[in-house]
Parts: sequence; structure tokens; C-alpha cells
Amino acid sequence: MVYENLMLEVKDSVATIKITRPKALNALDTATLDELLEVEKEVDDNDTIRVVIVTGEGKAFVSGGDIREMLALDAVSGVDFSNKGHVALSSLENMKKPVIAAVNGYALGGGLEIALACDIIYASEKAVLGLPEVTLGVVPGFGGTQRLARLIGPARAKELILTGARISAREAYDLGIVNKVVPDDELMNEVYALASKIARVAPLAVQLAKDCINVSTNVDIESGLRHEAHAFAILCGTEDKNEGMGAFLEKRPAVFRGR
Ligand code: DAK
Repeated sequence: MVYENLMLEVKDSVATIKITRPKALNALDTATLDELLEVEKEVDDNDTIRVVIVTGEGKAFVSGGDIREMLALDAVSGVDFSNKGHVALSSLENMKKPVIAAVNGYALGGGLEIALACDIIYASEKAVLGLPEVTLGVVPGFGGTQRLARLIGPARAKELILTGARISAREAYDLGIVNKVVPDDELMNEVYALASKIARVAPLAVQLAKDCINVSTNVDIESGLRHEAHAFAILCGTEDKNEGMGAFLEKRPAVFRGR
């Protein structure tokens, strides 16, 4: 598949999706949301890929929803735009494979919302993050009010969202939004190192561990524990579980095949 507003690179079982719409600092218009949904499917369906990285080209990760396009929306086209955004970001959050956001620069509005739908966020020390939608007369519409409040608690989420403040990567780290802040020129190396670590362990176990943690944010503890038990039981039926435990006992490195 050929994309106009993003690039897909696959290397050593790690896929990198780079959003490349420099004329609007990688802002999300309808065409980019469509492509994002397509590439998510392509990557999730490809069994050779174990880990996914999402990043942006140039000085922005993603500068938000496309303000020019949103200004022109009416009630009917607004529903389409809104649905596309929700589908693309929910699908990102629910990808089987783990997704790392490499926040290389501005991650504002829909940009931060994309990062929040990823599993782990590493940020350049130059990155600027925020949900400035109230400064434009709207609310975060791609899940930001829900995901940020669950991640850092309602009071801290309200302080950010109700002011529309832009914060540094270090402040985002202190709030618990970002996992790690790294020097700008080391961001991709650090992210690849993390991706490689995850790519080396049992892929089905990684996928189900991600799924269990995602479920944990939406259900009571008893339901979550039942889900975890089922995941464990499924993994007991895999070749990788026999390989992992067998390799440990035979004192050799395990070779996981995702079966
Ligand atoms: N949309 C469209 N164009 C954008 C853009 C954006 N979000 N951000 C930047 N650009 C364009 C600029 O207009 C400019 O275009 P030209 O003038 O060259 O044609 C070009 O990118 C370069 O931008 P600047 O000249 O402004 O570059 P600077 O380095 O000076 O500043 C900046 C960078 C990122 C600080 C600044 O561009 C900026 O503040 N951008 C806007 C950031 C922002 O407010 N983002 C939040 C957007 S609102 C919903 C779903 C989603 C949403 C809402 C509802 N529903 C489901 C209902 C989401 C809303 C948002 O994300």
C-alpha cells in the first residue's frame, strides 16, 4: 500500500509509522486519518511485525487535528470526521502489537491524543505536549478527556485540559504521561532499543499482556483477574510457552515463533 501522508518502514520485526505532512506540521486531516487506519490494519495483519513505533517527520510529532479542515466542518461532515478519528485511535489503542510513541516534537491536541492511545511514550527533550482545544473553542475529541484522566487522574487532567497549557517533555514525565525523556538526537535509538527488547520476548504473551492491561482500566478487579486467568490459559496452549520454559530449564536462549 502506498501512503501520501505517512511512511511505513519495517526492519527486523519492528514497524515504524512516520506521519509526514510537513506543510501542516503533521496535522490530522481526513485523508491522514484514513491512511492511519489503513496502516494500522496492514501492520497488525503482518505476522512478521512484533512491535510498532509511531513518530512524526520534522519538528512535530502531530500538531493536532487539522484546524483548516475543522473550521470548514458542518454538522454532517463533523460527524464523519469525528467517527474517523475515534475509529483510527481506538484501533491504534487496540492493535494486537505493542505500540511505542516516539514523540519527536509538538504533540498537541489530536497529536497528544495519538500518543495517549499508544502503549508507551518516549519523548525528545524538545517535545511540547498539550491539549489546547479549549483555546480553539472545542474539547479534545479523539479521546483525550477520557484517556488522560484515566492515566494521570481527573484533577491533573482538568488542569491541563481546562487551561489548554502546553508543557515540556520533562513536565509530562513528572505528570506520568511520558515514560522517558531523552536527548533529541538519541530518541529513535532509545525507542528502537526498547522495541528490540520487546521484539525478543514471546510475541503472543506480549500481545495478551497488553490486552490484559488495557482491560484493567475498564473493568472491576474480579473481571480483570478472570481475563488474566484466561489469557494465561490460552498461552499454556502455545508452542512459545513450551519453548520459553524448556529453554530456561535447558539453560539456552529461547527462540519464539509466535505460535
Ligand atoms: N492544523 C492545521 N495546520 C497547522 C496546524 C494544525 N493543527 N498546526 C500547524 N499548522 C500549519 C500552520 O498553519 C502553518 O501553515 P502555513 O501558515 O505555513 O500555511 C504551518 O503548519 C507551520 O506552522 P507555524 O508557522 O504555526 O509553525 P510554528 O513553528 O511557528 O508553531 C505550533 C508551531 C505547533 C506551535 C503552531 O503551529 C500551533 O500552535 N499549531 C496549532 C496547534 C493546536 O492548536 N493544535 C490543536 C488542534 S485542535 C474532534 C476530534 C479531534 C479534535 C477536535 C474534535 N471531534 C471528534 C469532535 C482535535 C482538535 C485538535 O487537535
